Amino acid sequence: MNPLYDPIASFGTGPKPLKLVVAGPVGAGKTSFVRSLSETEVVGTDELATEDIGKTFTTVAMDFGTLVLDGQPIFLFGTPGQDRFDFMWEVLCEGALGLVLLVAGDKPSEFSQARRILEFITSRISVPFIVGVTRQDLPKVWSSEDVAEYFGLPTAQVVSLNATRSTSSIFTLIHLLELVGAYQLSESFVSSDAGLAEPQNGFGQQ
Ligand SMILES: Nc1nc2c(ncn2[C@@H]2O[C@H](COP(=O)(O)OP(=O)(O)OP(=O)(O)O)[C@@H](O)[C@H]2O)c(=O)[nH]1
Ligand SMILES: [Mg+2]
Repeated sequence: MNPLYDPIASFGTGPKPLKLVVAGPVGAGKTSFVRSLSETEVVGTDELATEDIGKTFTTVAMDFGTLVLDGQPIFLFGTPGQDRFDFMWEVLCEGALGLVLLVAGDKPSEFSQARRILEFITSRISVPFIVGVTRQDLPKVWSSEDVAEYFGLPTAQVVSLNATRSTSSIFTLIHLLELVGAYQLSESFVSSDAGLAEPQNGFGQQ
């Protein structure tokens, strides 16, 4: 990464950035979500997994990306999925305006772990959240309605997405912001091409 890059300074004296956090079990799509949305180079901490977690790389500290949505800067923090880094869940959620809890829709065996993560965070920090059900592009995936029933949440609090696609991720983000009352789609946003500048990393574009 460019050592001179400073995403905080790059926002200058404009509106105060909103802090949002993405949590969820290993492989739920947290890093993918941040990468698909960020307009700046993502600060990532993915390393070779030292134990069998079903994939080669895993986040060991955090992901950090930024975007500007309809004039509003957003700082996006992804958490590690593994329990042994649970101290980071609390650290990263400090001061967050909202939380996206991602669950892989084709891995119902991990829903209970997602519930534990949610309880871990919400029992320590009061933060509004939505649940995002990823991997909707794959077969045999749970619907957002079924996941809402599993978590005992209103259907409006659960959305389906493909975390590797920027257009899918941005609507999840907007859903969270609308839910927490921090954002209303402006007419300029609606009439523009999803209102989002293309991510500069070339990742996750439709
Ligand atoms: N098809 C599909 N693949 C996805 C989706 N979300 C994530 N993936 C893939 O799933 C794998 C794991 O995604 P990551 O974003 O690394 O998952 P993570 O939640 O950050 O995982 P940890 O950091 O280990 O906790 C990657 O190969 C992604 O490309 C999705 O919605 N659809
Ligand atoms: Mg990750």
